[in-house]
Amino acid sequence: MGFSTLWRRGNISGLYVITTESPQRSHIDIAKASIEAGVSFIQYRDKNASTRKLFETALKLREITRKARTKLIINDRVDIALAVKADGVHLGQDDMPLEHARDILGDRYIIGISTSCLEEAVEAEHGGADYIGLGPIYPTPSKDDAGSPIGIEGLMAARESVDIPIVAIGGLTADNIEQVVSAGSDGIAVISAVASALDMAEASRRLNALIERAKRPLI
Ligand code: TZP
Ligand code: MG
Repeated sequence: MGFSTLWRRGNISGLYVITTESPQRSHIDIAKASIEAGVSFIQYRDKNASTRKLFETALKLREITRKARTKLIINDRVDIALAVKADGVHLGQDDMPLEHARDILGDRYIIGISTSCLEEAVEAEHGGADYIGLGPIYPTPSKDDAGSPIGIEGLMAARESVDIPIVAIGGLTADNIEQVVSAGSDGIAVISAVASALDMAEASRRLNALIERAKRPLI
């Protein structure tokens, strides 16, 4: 494993906010509020936009994340990640295979893989993923086809089996993230806990503080 791989992986932790558009809030609104609160990662995720719209929004997100030193990850689309010089891409089990994405993106881009069971987690690690998204941990209101929750037990089993960073996802809120961090998750990915909050910046700050608290060693 080269220096750049170790560097990328060593930095994958903390609050990871995934954007989603609603009539009230744009991807940019969500990103701005999260950045203001000091979030580590923003993932731009839009399953419906045209390629042009994806590109234009990703470019704006690149501008605002670069200024804030927040990492920008693009969901699904290797081409958009390259076009806007994002920090990385997040790929699901039906997206471009990891090996080919790595060929295209090289070593400087972060590649995260969605996984929902131990086999997928181990396969992603062997394939050279920089982190895995793992879940849903709990029932989620934000993804219809998310599958059955794997619970804290599923997370702990994955933690035992893979060394790369784990970003837990699915139904994570201020009420449960401390136990998720304690079970070995490096990152905490949320959609609704930020996007549906009355005050998104305040919600992000609170989640960030809870993650920090859960990470502190007990002495
Ligand atoms: N993948 C697994 S669960 C999920 C995704 C994209 C949705 C997470 O959303 P929420 O609102 O944080 O449960
Ligand atoms: Mg995908």
